[in-house]
Amino acid sequence: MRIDVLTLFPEVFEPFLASSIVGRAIEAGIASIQCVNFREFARDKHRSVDDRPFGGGPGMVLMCQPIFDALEKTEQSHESEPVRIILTPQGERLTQSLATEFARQAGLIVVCGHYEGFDERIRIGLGGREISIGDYVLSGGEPAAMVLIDSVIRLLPGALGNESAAEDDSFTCGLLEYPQYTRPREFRGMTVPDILLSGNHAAIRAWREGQARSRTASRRPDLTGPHADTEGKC
Ligand code: 6GU
Repeated sequence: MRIDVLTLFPEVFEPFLASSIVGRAIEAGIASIQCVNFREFARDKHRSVDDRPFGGGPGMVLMCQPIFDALEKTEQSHESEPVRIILTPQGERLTQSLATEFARQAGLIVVCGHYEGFDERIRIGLGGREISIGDYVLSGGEPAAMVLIDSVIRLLPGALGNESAAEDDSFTCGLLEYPQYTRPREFRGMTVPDILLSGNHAAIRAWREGQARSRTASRRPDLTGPHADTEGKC
C-alpha cells in the first residue's frame, strides 16, 4: 500500500514512521509512506498557505491552491487513483470497519489541516472522505493522520509479526480485550486468576470470552447493540 500525507509539518511524522509496527511494515515493503509539505507548492514570496477568512473572524484559513497543486502532483505518481482523505473534526468518525476498508486500497492520500480550518472549496473539490478520530478538537490533523495510518497499516497482511495477537482479536469478535497477566503470579497482593494457570486451554478460552463479553457489556454497551461496528473483527 502507498500512503502520501499532505502536511505542513512533515518532521512530526519521522519518529512515527521509524517506530515498531509501522517502521517494520515500511522496511518490509508492505507499505510506503511519504510526506509532502504543501508549503512547497505556495506561489507567493512568503510561501503562504493560508489567509484571513472572508467575512472576518479570528484565525486563518488554509487556501485552495497549494493543497490542490500538491494533491494533483502527488496523484500523478500513483499507479491507480488513490482514495483521498481529509482529516477534520467535522468528518465521519474513524472506526475499525473504516480502517479495514482503507486497508483494502492500493493508495491513500491523507490531507492534514491546520489553523482554523480549510477553505470550503477544498472539501468540495477534493471529493474524498472527511474523517475525524473522535469528538474533541486537535490543533492539527497530524496526530489524527498517525492514528489513521497506524490503524490501517496493522491490518495489512504481514504487518504484525508471526506472534501477533490477531487470533485473539478475531475470537473476541468486536469485543473489548479480555484481561491479560504475565509473571509474577502475585504482585502487591493481586493474584493471577487460577484458571490461567490450569493448563486447560478450552476452559481458558471460555473464561476469556466470558470476560470479554462482560467487560464490553459493562464498559461499552454501544459495541454490542444493533449498531455495533463488528466488521472485520470475526
Ligand atoms: Cl481529524 N483533526 C482535528 N484538527 N481535530 C480532530 C480530528 C481531526 N479528529 C478529532 N479531532
